[in-house]
Amino acid sequence: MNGTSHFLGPLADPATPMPSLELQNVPTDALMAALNSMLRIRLAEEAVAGLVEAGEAKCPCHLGIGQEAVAVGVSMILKAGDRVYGTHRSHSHYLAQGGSLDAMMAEILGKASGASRGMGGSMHLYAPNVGFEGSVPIVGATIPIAAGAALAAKMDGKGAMAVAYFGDGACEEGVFHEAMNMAAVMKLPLLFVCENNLYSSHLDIKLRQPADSVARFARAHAWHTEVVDGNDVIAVKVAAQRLADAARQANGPGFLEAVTFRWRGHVGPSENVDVGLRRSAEELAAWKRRDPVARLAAALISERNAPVEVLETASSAIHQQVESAVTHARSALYPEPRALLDYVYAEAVSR
Ligand SMILES: Cc1ncc(C[n+]2csc(CCOP(=O)(O)OP(=O)(O)O)c2C)c(N)n1
Repeated sequence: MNGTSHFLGPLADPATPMPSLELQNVPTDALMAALNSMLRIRLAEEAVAGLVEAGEAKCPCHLGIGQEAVAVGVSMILKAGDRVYGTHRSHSHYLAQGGSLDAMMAEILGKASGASRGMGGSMHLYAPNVGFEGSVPIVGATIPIAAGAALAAKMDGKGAMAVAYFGDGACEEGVFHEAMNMAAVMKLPLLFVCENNLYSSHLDIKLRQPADSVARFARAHAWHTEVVDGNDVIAVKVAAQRLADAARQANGPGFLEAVTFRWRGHVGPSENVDVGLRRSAEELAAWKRRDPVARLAAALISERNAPVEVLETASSAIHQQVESAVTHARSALYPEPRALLDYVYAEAVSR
């Protein structure tokens, strides 16, 4: 949908059934890779939930179970050299880019082999080798950094672009609007991906904003916008591709609003149906019927003759990878206390 409305309508109403996925001309192996990537994220986050419940993970862990299609759909269209920036809820962004499971689990358990050497935890993932340039706890903080990376990409002239993920809560930060203005004026190769899960912490967007669609701010800044079902990995991919093509050709930055819902609470493993002013067990159950993983598996079975047990087969292989990452992380060493200040300042880079 090339949205012009201020309101999300059926996209935000889980009682409205969504159509089956249109697989378009995406090759079956790419669809299977997308299914595996979404499952890898889901099973990894379920394992993280278990680590928090068991008291093994001490850092705050924000889980995005239910939102996997957004990061996977976007990563499907990115290229080597693109730079991706995350949020406080970035396991999916990091893993979809190909970030290491071992390094993620080690980071969450505070081990020296972690993505940030065990000094950051779940909200400080980093894998520049696969284009994931970092996640941070401060809402909106990576938005201007991504705009800077897009400016650098434009100056380098090699066709790369930058991507910033954020939630609907980030539109309430001034820097979001400042970066959008600058990027539009400079026609930066920049893609903003707003995972609109309809909540900021425990507060429903309807109680925070006069309208529930965030893309309206981007249209006001003369950006190209697309508003999609964020639980449809193909819809996300196709819209992201259109926006990225325009942005890379200096036709202006792109704003993708992917409407989705997190199955767990704001932070930690609980479903949080007992907090907030609207989130209810019925609403959560309705959103689970829009499960992005099950929907892709169903489309693969009906449209591409995948075996009916496609999900179970893929899950058991990935489950082993996740278990192995947790086992490695448990037995890894903690950082030395004397290393605490080692990585606070970057080394000067000589050109
Ligand atoms: C600048 C700033 N203000 C407040 C917070 C506290 N905080 C952490 S996450 C969050 C909610 C963010 O909601 P949203 O951007 O919609 O992302 P979601 O959690 O839904 O993925 C808030 C208010 C923060 N980390 N940084």
